[in-house]
This record gives sequence, C-alpha cells and structure tokens, in this order.
Amino acid sequence: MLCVVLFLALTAHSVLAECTEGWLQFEDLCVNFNMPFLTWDDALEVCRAYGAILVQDNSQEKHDWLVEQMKSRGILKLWTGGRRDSSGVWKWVQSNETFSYVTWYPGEPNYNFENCVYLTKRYNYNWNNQVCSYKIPFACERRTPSSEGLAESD
Ligand SMILES: [Ca+2]
Repeated sequence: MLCVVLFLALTAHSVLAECTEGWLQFEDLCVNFNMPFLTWDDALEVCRAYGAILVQDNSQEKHDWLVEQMKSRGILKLWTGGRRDSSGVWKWVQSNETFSYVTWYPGEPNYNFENCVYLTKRYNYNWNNQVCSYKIPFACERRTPSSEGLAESD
C-alpha cells in the first residue's frame, strides 16, 4: 500500500513539476502572473529575461483560463503580447502571428495611438487597446520543458 501511495505521489509530482515555482501550467505552457506594473516594452524585456514572451490570449480556452487566474489573483488589468505594427496590423509580436482569436470589447480597438492590447476587468476581462507606455501588470509564458524538448527534436 505504501509503495502504491509513493508511486502515485511521485507520478503526480513529475506531472506537476513541469513548471518551476511561480509558474502555472496551461496545456504545454508555463505562465507567470507575479509581475510588477510596467510599460508594455519593459514587460516584454522582463519576459525575455525569463526566456519567455508576453502572454498570448490566442484561444477561447486560454482566454477563459487567463480570466480565471486574473479573478483569483485580483488582477484588474493585464498586458498581452498583442501590438499593432507600423503597417497597422495587430499581431502577437514575439511569435509574429496575426490574431486568429479576438475578444475586443465592443467599440475597441478605438484610438489609433493606442497600439498595445490588455485585458481589463472594467470591460469584463475583454480586450482594450491602450497606449503602450501605460504601466500595468502582465504575464509571461514559455513552453514547458518537455514540450520544448519535443520542439527541439523536430
Ligand atoms: Ca482603447
């Protein structure tokens, strides 16, 4: 019996240990919400220093999970990695992907000088575009070690 319990504990641990302390697992990603209030550019640099990118809100499932995390942590605003480029195209800058999923709040994006995308409680956790120099919290994401390994062996 003890052996079974130990085995289960070790198995569970090896699954849970995919992400290091402070990082939460979502599918094949580790996401960290313990970040200060920064401008979008500074937030990107902090994520880069962690070998990560600014979080990409790029599916309904992921959006729902991000909102759940914001609510449970009392995070009111959160930068994403979304930004409008100089030709006016909205993109996940660090993966260079245009948006296949969007959850703009009605009436957004509005002003043409607001080029960065954040989630805000005020808009029921949907997107608003904002000036990139706005200082708000953010989250970083990076691949889990095992998914990273799989990607490298491709
Ligand atoms: Ca706006």
